[in-house]
Amino acid sequence: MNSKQANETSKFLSFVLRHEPQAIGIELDREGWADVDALIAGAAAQGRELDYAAIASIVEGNDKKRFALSEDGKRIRAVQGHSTQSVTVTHVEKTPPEVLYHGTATRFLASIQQQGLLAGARHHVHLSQDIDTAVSVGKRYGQVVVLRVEAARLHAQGVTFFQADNGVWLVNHVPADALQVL
Ligand code: HQG
Repeated sequence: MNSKQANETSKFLSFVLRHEPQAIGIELDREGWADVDALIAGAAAQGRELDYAAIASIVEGNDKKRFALSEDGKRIRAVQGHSTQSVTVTHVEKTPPEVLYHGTATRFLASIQQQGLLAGARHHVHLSQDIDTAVSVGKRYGQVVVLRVEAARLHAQGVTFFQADNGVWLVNHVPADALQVL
């Protein structure tokens, strides 16, 4: 599988494992796990050739470690980023560093400064530990702006932070007064 095919297959896996498992007739359990055989069969029914080797290489080689296989290799899940309501992944609660970052587009800024950061269609607001990641996340939506989040202060005030298996920080909401534009 070349890198273009891997990228395209990774997008397909994100779509069915985070958002629309029903699109290929598979089910996810509460923790987001899907049966690998069912995934392969569901993909095949739509003319998409997928096998264990391809799945394993995407799980292993994915730039953001978006997916995980169970120890026995029979199940696969997305480690974060879900929108489907049938899944509630148990994330590890963790004390955040002093500051975290969120990259977004300038056109969202006025609304964010009023409402704070909202999870939108996903289950959480996504934050990163470094500015570079925030820049690449934000520029997906247009002219990028990076916000600095006073994570340690919010945590001290009782806000719960989680960290997904791939290092992404997750929180339910960031109030506007804990944000500064960089
Ligand atoms: C914005 C990708 C208006 C928010 C990335 C963002 C990330 C508001 C957009 C992961 C708002 C939601 C998540 C408010 C937040 N008013 N806009 N009050 N509050 N927003 O895609 O963080 O490749 O759901 O700033 O790399 O951009 O899929 O979240 O621009 O890690 O693995 O609403 O998705 O990872 O967009 O991206 P998203 P995100 P993957």
